Amino acid sequence: MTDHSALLHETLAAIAQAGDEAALESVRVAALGKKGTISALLATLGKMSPDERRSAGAAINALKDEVSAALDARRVALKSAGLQARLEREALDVSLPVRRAGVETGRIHPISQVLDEITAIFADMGFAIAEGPDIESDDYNFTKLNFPPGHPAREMHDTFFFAPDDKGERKLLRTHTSPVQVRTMLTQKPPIRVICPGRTYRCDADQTHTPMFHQVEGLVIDNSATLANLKWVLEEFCKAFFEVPHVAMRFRPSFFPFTSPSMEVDIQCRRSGGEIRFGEGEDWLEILGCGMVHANVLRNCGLDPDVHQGYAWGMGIDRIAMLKYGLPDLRDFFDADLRWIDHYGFKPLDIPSLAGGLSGS
Ligand code: 2NL
Repeated sequence: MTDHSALLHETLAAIAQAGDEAALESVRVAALGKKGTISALLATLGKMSPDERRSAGAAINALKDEVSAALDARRVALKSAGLQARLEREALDVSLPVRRAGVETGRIHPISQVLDEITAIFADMGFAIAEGPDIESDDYNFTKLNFPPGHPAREMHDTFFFAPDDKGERKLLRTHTSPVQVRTMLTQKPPIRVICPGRTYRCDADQTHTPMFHQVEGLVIDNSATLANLKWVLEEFCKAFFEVPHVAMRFRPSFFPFTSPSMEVDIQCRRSGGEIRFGEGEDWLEILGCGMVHANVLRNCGLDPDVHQGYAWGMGIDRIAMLKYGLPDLRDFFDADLRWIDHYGFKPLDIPSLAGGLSGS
């Protein structure tokens, strides 16, 4: 019996120590296999007297049952530990971003960047952003803006017209963003302070013109709005946009149907060796047109010119984007070439702000 209990303890210890199913199988074979320790004990029964065999047989079978039960229990434990280990090994954390590189490889188009910069500057000065449709009526694009009938800008040559609809109305692709200011005056009460960024269209394509281009116009309607205020707003804008502490500006008399008086504005720059620098030098670069809103425009938009006054300006975005960021050819803007956008584009998370730096560090 002592032999049996030593064998039992030894076998149970081996079972407990088996680290995996293969090791456990070796323990089983060593105990219960054909040449196993317990099988050897069973083989001794044949040589015993019937009495001996009865008591020894019961003891050996009890031993065998206990070892079998321990083997089964250990097998179950090892199986579930194996499964647990595999689950841990093959676990996939679906909460992690799968393609972290995506946001880093995408690029913001220079025009979007410049629009965001301009928006940040004027928002800081208290301007609201107004937007409107690209497809406009002749009335909002021309008539309300004091374009006389037969004005050259109305002609097929400049404007993309749609075929007349059932009512004979001929829609068009807006040639400037001014119809957005018209809509603003028609729906909002002064004081009004808005900028209107967006796409504009003219039937023109050469080295310096694309049929679709971008503009930002601004409008202030306020009884205290004067040319002096307009000048200050534009100077502050230019300093912030070109990121220079001083900039000289030149206001030249000009003509637009929708403003009176009207001016074109140049900013000081230096051109040398194919490069351009702002805020220094003796050269001038025309960047925008502006003026006091024409009395006819106020009247056409439901405002009494004897009560209300205001100023407005408009500038092209594409060219100043080229100048600020040294982009060599306007037509590259719209070629959708990934190599170009990789080189000239902006990082999506470097959002322009006056506090954080307009065009990144
Ligand atoms: C230019 C000149 C300008 C405006 C746009 C405007 C709009 C309304 C009333 C009066 Cl609703 N004016 N816009 C005024 C002056 C100039 O644009 O050279 N743009 C590229």
